[in-house]
Amino acid sequence: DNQNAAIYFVERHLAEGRAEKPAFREAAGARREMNYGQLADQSARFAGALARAEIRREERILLLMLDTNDLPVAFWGAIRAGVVPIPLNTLLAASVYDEIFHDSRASALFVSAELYETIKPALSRNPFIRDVVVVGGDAPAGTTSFETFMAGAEPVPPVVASEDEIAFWLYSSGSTGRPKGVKHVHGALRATSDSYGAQVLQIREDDVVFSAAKIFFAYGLGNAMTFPMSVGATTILFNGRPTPETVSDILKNERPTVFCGVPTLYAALLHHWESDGTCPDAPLRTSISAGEALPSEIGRKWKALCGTDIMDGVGSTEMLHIFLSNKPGDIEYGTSGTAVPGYDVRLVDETGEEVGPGEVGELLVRGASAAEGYWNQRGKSRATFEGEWTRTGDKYERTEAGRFIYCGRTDDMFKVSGIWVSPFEVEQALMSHPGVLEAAVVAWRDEEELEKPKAFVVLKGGADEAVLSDLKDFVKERIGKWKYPRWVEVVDELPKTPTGKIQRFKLRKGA
Ligand code: 3SK
Repeated sequence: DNQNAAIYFVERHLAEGRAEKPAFREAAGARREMNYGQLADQSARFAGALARAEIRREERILLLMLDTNDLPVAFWGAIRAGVVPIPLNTLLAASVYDEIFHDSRASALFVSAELYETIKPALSRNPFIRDVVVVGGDAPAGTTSFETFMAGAEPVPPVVASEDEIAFWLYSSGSTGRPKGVKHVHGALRATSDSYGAQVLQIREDDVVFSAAKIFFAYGLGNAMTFPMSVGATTILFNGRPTPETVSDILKNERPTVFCGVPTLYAALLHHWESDGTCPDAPLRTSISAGEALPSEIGRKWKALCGTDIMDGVGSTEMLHIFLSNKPGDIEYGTSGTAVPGYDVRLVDETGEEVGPGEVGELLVRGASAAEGYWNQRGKSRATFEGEWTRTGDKYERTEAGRFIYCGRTDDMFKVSGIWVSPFEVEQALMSHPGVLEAAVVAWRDEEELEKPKAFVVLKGGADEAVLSDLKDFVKERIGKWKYPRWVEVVDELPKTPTGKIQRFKLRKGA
């Protein structure tokens, strides 16, 4: 039978009586609402418009689009047609777009009007993109508006696809290196919603979801599209930057029941709300975090202020969503929890031998949502996808009780006096100090060329001598003498990826 993912996530809702149920609601801009019936109709017409533009099955289209209702229309319309959509990070540098446009050899680009000027130079250098469709604004010369692209297009039925066929790609930039096109199959979407969506998030039809993480990010794609769409729930879409102010307004006005954030945003929200001691009045039943490990202080403070836990988990673009997580009623802050149902995980040393409780090893994961590989990067595919197992590049420790504790990226760990130091553990200790908003720790060579921890901190009240002089002893007392940062530098902000991960490599000496 036909395993085209658009049938399960879009069309099924018509047969199940949800045509009138709101699927997406915009929290800004035109503030449009789109129900499941309209999504089914528009995505079927989008598929027809692709055929009319002679964009064929298995060709790629780039979706450089802000989170508005047009993004699900284009994403599901392409999947319906067997055309491969590639949602792109909207915050990249022009040179990276140039690289991705070439690497993907996509035949069309759908770009939000706000982003057009950034990518214009890359277009003149690209021999593959035949059509440029501008979404949400006027179409400059040589481009077509989204309305014109869609006008008069006939709806077409979903192409017959197996669950193993490539459905979409996402680009993973990692912390360094050339962007990699991660190829995902139709079956992977269902695999993540049946596992994490149904069994950890426990998504329900009456949920209203707001994900501050955007749809171009694998985490946001699950949170804001496939999980709510697996049960006919409603998603709030926001096309702007998630700041404490904008997110507070959305929580207050749109009243989500599920909030999905990243640790940096949770820290900024708590800091913003600390002065009046309350959080906006929203009927939140759960909050989740991923992107990087959640410092335990943030989880505890959130629970105290907002009344719900934050379920912290770990995922990857390669595995499409979260595979290791805390669970409802089973939350221990400072740990990433245990394997999500449907996934197996193991920790191995440099020789591939499994390590025991209390030892640090690289995390490997196995599950049905694993990507098919990277596009045209065979060496990297072979190094990451080892048969059924996917290497994550993250170092973890498993406790006697079977929970996983994040230690850092494989490249970020270092040894002091022969003992592994996890930058993350030192950062957590620093952030539990009341004067510290954010911290990043890297290995730094002393005058004897030996590595020791150095901390870069953002302080809540700006540079404050009293806080600074307290920090080294504070860390020593909490996590052990050899782990304390020998140097502490105050910075205004930490370098981060557009999705909120700290780029420690940028802080290392000579970077
Ligand atoms: O970084 C993560 O934890 C993550 C979670 C879900 C999906 C994708 C990613 C990268």
